[in-house]
Amino acid sequence: MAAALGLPAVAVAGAAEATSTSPTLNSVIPTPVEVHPQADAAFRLGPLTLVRAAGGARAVGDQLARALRPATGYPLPVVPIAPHALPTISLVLGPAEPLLGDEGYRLTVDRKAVTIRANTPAGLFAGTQTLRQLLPVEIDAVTPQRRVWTVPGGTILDYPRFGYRGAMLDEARHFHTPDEIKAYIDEISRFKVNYLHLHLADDQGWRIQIDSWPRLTTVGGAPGTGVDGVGGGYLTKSDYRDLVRYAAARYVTIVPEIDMPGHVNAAQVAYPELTCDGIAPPPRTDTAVGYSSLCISSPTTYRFVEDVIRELAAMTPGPYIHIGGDEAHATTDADYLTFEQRVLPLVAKYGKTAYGWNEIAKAPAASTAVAQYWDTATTNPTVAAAAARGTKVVMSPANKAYLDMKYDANTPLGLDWAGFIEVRTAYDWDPGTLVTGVPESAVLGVEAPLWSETLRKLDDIEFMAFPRLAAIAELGWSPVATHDWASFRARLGAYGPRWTLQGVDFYPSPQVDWS
Ligand code: NGO
Repeated sequence: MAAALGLPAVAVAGAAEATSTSPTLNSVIPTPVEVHPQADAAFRLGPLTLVRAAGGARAVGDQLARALRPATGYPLPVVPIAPHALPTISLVLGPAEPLLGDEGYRLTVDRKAVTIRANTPAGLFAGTQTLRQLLPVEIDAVTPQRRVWTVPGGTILDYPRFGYRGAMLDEARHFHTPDEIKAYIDEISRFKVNYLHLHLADDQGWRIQIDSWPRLTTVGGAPGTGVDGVGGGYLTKSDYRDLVRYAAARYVTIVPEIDMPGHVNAAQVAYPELTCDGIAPPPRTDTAVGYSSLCISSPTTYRFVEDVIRELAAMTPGPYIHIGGDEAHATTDADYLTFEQRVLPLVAKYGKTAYGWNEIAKAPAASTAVAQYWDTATTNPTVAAAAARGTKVVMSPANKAYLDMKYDANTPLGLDWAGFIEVRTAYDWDPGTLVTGVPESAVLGVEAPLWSETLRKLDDIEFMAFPRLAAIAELGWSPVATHDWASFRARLGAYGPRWTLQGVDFYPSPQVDWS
């Protein structure tokens, strides 16, 4: 082809040494809505390939080129207009197509071009994540690789089943640095996960700067505030804003959580006036839960809560503020209701939608909130009744979606209170039918929480998250009709070398045949 166009031949020296097979159009995780392979239509990426991206598509084009340059060694210039004769990857916004919504895309691959069309930059970004998976696994290497870079021919139509596809990272039990959070954002966005929920305060530590209550971080984020007295640390407002921007560039929205009225021991150590008796409790670095409570009858409590919500809302462009609400065992039922009836509306006062663990469903004010279902039961009348009144639900059943559960009895990290979760257990359920009385129309999406009682470093996070996060991402994105363990298992096995090349420390589950 290149010769016919009078162009220099593509450098393929050493290509025969490449060992992996090229992916097929059907190898993508999460699996797309429609895939139509076309024989003899493969696109070959070469030294003359251009990335065409103009206007609102430019930033996604730049990111794609940056992702493909290291392994290919090709320059891949990003240009607004490309001559027809040159091989081109085109990122095109519009014409508007309602079917694609805010995150969908169409991908067309033929011999001359790869074209991704979408209504929004987020849709283009999703399409480029698909394209990266259609290139040989060596594309994820950080140094130049000698091989032929082909993309299989055909078309893909794709858009998400649910608008909310989340991951959660617990910053409180062990603090994870901004760089570690950024690495996690990179890794989850490969699977079209679009929300990262940060659990920023718990009994052990407080991890986000709040100007009006400075001791929260100087005391609550001090060295030794992690589980077992390890670590400490917190995000400054500038760290947080930088993370929000970094995530947004990958079409990931940050959801901040401050847990209340329970899980507040660290705040009470810093500010004893947040207890009913005014006496500071001892700092806690164990993993017990359910023993602390804000003082429900005290005006100071609501001044504190409002200050925190106001400051969080001011630095959070995303729509949600998560106010916890789980395991308030040291709060009476009546006090819990009093508290939630007052605090859920405070989130709306600052222009955000309230989000909480499913216990908030007890409060009538939760009808305009989002409840995160972490129960292990498939019936929960309180949540079903709330869903009937309008509460939206994010599905995070602890026995399927909790990434901190051990894979099996031999897993060195993690907990097991909700059972072992092997890859198939994480994959084989349906968020749209899991809970009686919570129909798909009430389900906003899915989220995979990763609690960090036992996790200290990025390798620990990666080992627990991958491959299960990919399973939860597929449940959130792919149509239910495509759900198929045999297919997922095969695609996952083929994905393994990508994690290896990226240095992601994934768990090589024996349920999967890894390439
Ligand atoms: C529970 C608990 C957390 C623990 C986690 C460990 C919820 C919502 N509250 O989940 O405090 O860290 O289990 O798996």
